[in-house]
Amino acid sequence: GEAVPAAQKSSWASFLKSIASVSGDLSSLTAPPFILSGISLTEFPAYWCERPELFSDIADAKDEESRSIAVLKWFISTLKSQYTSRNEKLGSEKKPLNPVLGELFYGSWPDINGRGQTNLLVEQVSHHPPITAFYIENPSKGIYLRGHNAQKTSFSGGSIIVKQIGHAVLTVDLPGGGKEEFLITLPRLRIDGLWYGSPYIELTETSYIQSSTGWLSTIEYKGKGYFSGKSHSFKAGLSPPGTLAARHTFEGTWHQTSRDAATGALFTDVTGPKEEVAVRALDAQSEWESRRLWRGVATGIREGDFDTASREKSKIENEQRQRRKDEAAAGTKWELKHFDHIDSDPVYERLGKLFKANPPTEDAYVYRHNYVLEP
Ligand code: 0T9
Repeated sequence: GEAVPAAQKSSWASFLKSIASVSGDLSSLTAPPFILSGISLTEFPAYWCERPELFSDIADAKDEESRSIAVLKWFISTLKSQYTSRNEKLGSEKKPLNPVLGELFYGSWPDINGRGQTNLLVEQVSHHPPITAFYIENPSKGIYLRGHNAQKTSFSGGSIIVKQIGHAVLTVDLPGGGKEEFLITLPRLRIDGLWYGSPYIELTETSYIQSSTGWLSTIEYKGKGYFSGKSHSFKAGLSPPGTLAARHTFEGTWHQTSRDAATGALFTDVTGPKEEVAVRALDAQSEWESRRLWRGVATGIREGDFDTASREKSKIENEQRQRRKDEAAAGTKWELKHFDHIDSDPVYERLGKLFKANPPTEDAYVYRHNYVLEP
């Protein structure tokens, strides 16, 4: 393929072969340098909030129906960041850095125009398989998002098929007291364009947003050659409690615009700028914070100095191996810093029942509220 540098063609070919044979977890496969990103997966939860005003708008909705519409609008508007931003920034989808156990990422989006400050906290809660837990809050608006994600990968028809494991729960404090909860399931994805060395993501199948009020969004994803023939297409139906008949239908492309199918009114528009998360200066960060931890590797990748990148990466990995050995020898185990693991999430079970979520139960990571998120 054209995107593969001549000197890396054979290593790309053998990487593709190893992808085809190793199923489950691709994170530890060694890939050729041109496809490495220098960005750790612990940074990815920031994609949930790169349009902070859509997150805070959820608090201003007047009733259950409009709250579910606001949540759907925010959710659809996160997809461009989540699934196409590496293509925009780096030229194609790239292999993220595989976070170490205990890796942290903190950030925030400032309070502008009364939208309130939004804070982000991420912890890598498992290394093998990789599992990332996150907590995002806009306390002045009473909006909180928690979740975790992992992936199961397989190879089919020349593409990588990624099943996302995990879910998110959005909690909204209501003006009159009480709260409303939303269970958000994660879409499946397919990574195409591998053969040419220019991978990109297409979303497939269906994901759901189930409100505790009963309102349900069912979001179907299609690529080129389906509904509209356009890549990154979706169609979302929002149905009231007790029925699957949609009261509203929205359709369009999740990386551009979408409309209300009945009225033609604009629904989402992500063609304008987004706001990247603000993080503290590297020197003010702890050794466990992602950008500080991977600084040497990221610089090596960015500057094309892959010897330095791989030397720095080995340093981190050896240090981790030693830590695990020491723990085994001492009979201790790594303690998570910000989250408690629970085997079954009561919110997932309760809300998942309403739309027959599969699986019927999932584990979760509960934030300990033990960090003072700063501006
Ligand atoms: C949660 C997101 C997730 C993480 C990434 C599959 C993937 C790791 C998981 C699902 C975020 O909310 C959204 C976006 C992109 C997903 C990544 C894309 C990707 O390629 C990687 C996998 C593990 C690879 O690195 C495969 C090899 C690579 C050479 C293909 C580009």
